[in-house]
Amino acid sequence: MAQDKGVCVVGLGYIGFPTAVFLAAAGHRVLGVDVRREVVEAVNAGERAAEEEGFEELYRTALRAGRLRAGLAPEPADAFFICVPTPARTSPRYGGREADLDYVGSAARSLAPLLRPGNVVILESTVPPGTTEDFLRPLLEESGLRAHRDPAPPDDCFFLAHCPERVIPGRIAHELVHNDRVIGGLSREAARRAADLYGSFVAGRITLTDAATAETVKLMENTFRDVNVALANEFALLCERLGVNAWEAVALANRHPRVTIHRPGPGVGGHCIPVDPWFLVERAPETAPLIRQARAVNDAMPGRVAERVRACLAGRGDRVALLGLAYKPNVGDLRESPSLEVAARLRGEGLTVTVHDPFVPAGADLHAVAHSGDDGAERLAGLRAAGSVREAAAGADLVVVLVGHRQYLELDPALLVAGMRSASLFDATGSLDHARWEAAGFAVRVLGRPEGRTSAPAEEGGRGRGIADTLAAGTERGAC
Ligand code: SAJ
Repeated sequence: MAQDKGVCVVGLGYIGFPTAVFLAAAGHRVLGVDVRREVVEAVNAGERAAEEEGFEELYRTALRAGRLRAGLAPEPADAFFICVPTPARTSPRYGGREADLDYVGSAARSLAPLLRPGNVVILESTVPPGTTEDFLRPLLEESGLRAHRDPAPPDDCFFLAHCPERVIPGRIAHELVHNDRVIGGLSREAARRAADLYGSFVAGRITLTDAATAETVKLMENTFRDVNVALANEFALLCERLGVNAWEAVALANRHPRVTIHRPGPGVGGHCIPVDPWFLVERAPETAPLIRQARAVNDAMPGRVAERVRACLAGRGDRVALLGLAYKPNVGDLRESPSLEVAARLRGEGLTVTVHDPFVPAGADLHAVAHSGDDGAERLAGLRAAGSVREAAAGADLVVVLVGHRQYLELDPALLVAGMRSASLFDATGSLDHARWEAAGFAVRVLGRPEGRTSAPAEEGGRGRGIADTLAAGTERGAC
């Protein structure tokens, strides 16, 4: 396929915008569409934030070359990418959550009148298995055209495929190009045509399959991560009871060639990992007990952290400084962040809470930032972000690190001691240099590390001499 297609990308969020930029950089004429006027204006003015290295230059070059523009409504094109959010809402059918496909539905309804024979439509949004076929296809077929199916001749059809995004916030630009892609077509020809488009900017391997498999693959990936983190969190809580340092035990277990345990922490946040497992569960709740249990374990972690915080204070103080509000290190995204839940719980218990995050402006109102109407968010009312760690820690009885932002790992703890009522640290991330904090005079406690365990690392016993040479020699002689 020549790289000068007219492409329309619906949704200019954290996936749609970089996808539009890379398609334009590959030579296509791209219209990015978003219902938010301020987003459209920012993209056209060259003011859309593009923090990742090298990406900003691609964006500006595409704008200058006239290959990228943004608008409020889609226009006829050769190919359409749907990159809109698919949040989860409480399911009326069972006691869990399910996908809210409203945004996918409105995107499809806006595209149907524009479809022409030969058009390619690609859904990138994460969806429950079967959505491309059973939900998206009928909406697009209201155009009067049919989605191509094997073995029908391709004339007078449009081509529909699902290609789930897989990029990790913090490395989006790099991963958009270098990650492998799975493309599921409603027909093999649809998958092939979609692959042609991705081939113009993806360097990773592109594999073709059917739409339901591609939908399932994406959900398996995020569910794997959720279940693995839940296991790590359960190990952390178990280790606290067993008198074992979970961080040391996990690190040593991970030296096994077939073991990779994730990191314990204060919970699982963001708009993907806590949400996507439900898209599998909702299809067969009775067949997914492990996935549901993992969700419950991870959702319980902010409560566990709040319990440890109270134990650290032991009734001797009531002022707590929470460091880190984002859902994970080195990003400024607060969606479904466990930190907000920890803050809400501690305030609900009458503690005085201060908060800081390098990505949240001083004075920002946490209730407004949380964008949530649930009970927890109410308990954030009036809480404002401090302008510095020192300001947050001033007068506190305990500093609690909830996110391992780079700034906190590099922080000099000695600068905090004088201002605090009591030099005490609870590290819920296991990522700080505890010996350094202890040397600065802090009493240090860590999630997954029992009270009283010091930060002494496991001792290296050196390398064994092995018999590798002997074995290799034996293999060469065919002795195996
Ligand atoms: N977390 C832990 N321990 C870990 C890893 C993560 O507690 O060992 C927590 C994080 O702190 C965070 C949450 O899990 O609160 C999710 O963070 P993440 O870095 O695991 O994932 P996301 O949500 O930023 O991005 C994920 C990625 N999926 C996988 O790695 C399988 C990304 O590739 C997907 O594209 C993205 O979801 C998405 O959009 O679906």
